[in-house]
Amino acid sequence: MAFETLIVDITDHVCLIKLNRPDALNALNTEMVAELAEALTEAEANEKVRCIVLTGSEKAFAAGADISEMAELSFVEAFLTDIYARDADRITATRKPIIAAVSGYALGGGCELAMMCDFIIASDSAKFGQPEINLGICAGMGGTQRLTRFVGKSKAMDMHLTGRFMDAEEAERAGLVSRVVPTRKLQEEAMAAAQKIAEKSVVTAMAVKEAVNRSYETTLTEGVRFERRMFNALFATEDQAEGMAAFKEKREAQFRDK
Ligand code: DAK
Repeated sequence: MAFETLIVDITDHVCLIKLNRPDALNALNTEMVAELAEALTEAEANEKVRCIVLTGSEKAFAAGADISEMAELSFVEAFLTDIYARDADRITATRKPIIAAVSGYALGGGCELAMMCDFIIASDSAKFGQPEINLGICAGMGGTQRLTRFVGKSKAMDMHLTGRFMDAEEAERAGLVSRVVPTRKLQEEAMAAAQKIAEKSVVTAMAVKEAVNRSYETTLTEGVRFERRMFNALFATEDQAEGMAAFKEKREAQFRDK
């Protein structure tokens, strides 16, 4: 499907999705959020795709939800349409791994979108923030919950209450991003990481994603139990047999997603 607000490209086994509303610093309007949910649904269904990279422009990953679209909303309209919510849920329902490659501004809904991915690789120019308080609103796409889990209560409160931005170095120190790379290397690094993931068994990668995400949703005891069952279950796959045989035979594993 062709998109108005995204550029989608599949190279080898990696689907690169680029947010593309440069005039509005990739502000997320309902069309873009819906298209993103659709693109991810397609990537999920496409057997060729084994990993997804979500990125923006050098200046902005996304500068937040589209303020001009939201400005005139009444409570009843926001409540009845549940603006962005269903498509945001479709984004987090994606089971294949998603890497966010963030350069420039990742603010408000943009920061929340990056946090909805599985991990974030940031360029040294990245700036993260939850400045919704400056608009008289709070975060609406999980920012109060996810940022707190990433960086702890104190820093999350600081970000949400002051609306200040966090640079890439602070974001890495705080655990929000997994690595920081020079801006010119961002796409290359993110694609290389995705390519590495794409070499694994997609069954195992999806199981790993589900198990790690479980740690956000449940108690430690239940999470560990879930992981154990997932571990047991993977012994029913041919890819487990192949992975271990390849190790013993000192060769590269040839996973077949079986
Ligand atoms: N919305 C719409 N347009 C935006 C925008 C945004 N968030 N951010 C930037 N733009 C537009 C600017 O209006 C400008 O357009 P023109 O005037 O040229 O037509 C163009 O992008 C370039 O921006 P600037 O001229 O401002 O560029 P600067 O380099 O001077 O400044 C900036 C860059 C990122 C610091 C600044 O643009 C800025 O502060 N932007 C707003 C950042 C912000 O407040 N973001 C949070 C938005 S609220 C929900 C889910 C999610 C949300 C809510 C509910 N539900 C599921 C219920 C999320 C809410 C938000 O994200």
